[in-house]
Amino acid sequence: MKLYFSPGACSLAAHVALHEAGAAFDSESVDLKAKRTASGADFNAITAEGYVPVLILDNGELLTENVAVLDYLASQYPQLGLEGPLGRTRLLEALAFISSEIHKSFKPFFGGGGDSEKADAGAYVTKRMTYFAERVTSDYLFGDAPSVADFYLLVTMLWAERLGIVIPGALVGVLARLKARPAVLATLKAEGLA
Ligand SMILES: N[C@@H](CCC(=O)N[C@@H](CS)C(=O)NCC(=O)O)C(=O)O
Repeated sequence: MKLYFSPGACSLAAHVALHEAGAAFDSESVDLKAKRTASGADFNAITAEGYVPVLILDNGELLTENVAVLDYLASQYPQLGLEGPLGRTRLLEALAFISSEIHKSFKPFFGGGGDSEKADAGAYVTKRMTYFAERVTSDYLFGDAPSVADFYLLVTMLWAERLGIVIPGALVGVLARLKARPAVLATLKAEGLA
């Protein structure tokens, strides 16, 4: 497998998942502005969307979209998913919520929004994160071990922390626990962020 990532971008979730799983994988960073990979390849020729994450499977197939990439990794490494008859459905429910309600709400911060647009977006992110904060009863979103949903939420909490957006209630502890995990520290180091 090979992961194309950009330091600190949403691809960090899949990068953490690969480290957590102890998977054998290659990775290459991408300059998202120039659309060039670290080895000089045209990123737009690798993926028409021109965004990360991109996961190249061992058979050469290419996966995009955080929800699909993270669902795939949880299917390959069940310790990163949720157990039970509704486990996969609950995981997809959380991933879709993080993608569409939280991740996308950061757009004004990354897309040149004005101050009031950013203030509204920050409040919205906090409100949507509160959905999880009110339901967490263990160390992580769904129990004593983190799932790929925790890693995706981690990325958005790191962004929130950097941008001064309030991280609600119980998620502060989840963030601290995630940041202390060896796989998270190793991933941040691999992305040049630690
Ligand atoms: N719909 C995609 C969006 C991924 C995305 O927003 N990637 C950002 C980094 S967090 C990116 O590569 N942006 C560069 C660009 O769109 O040009 C997904 O959910 O995976």
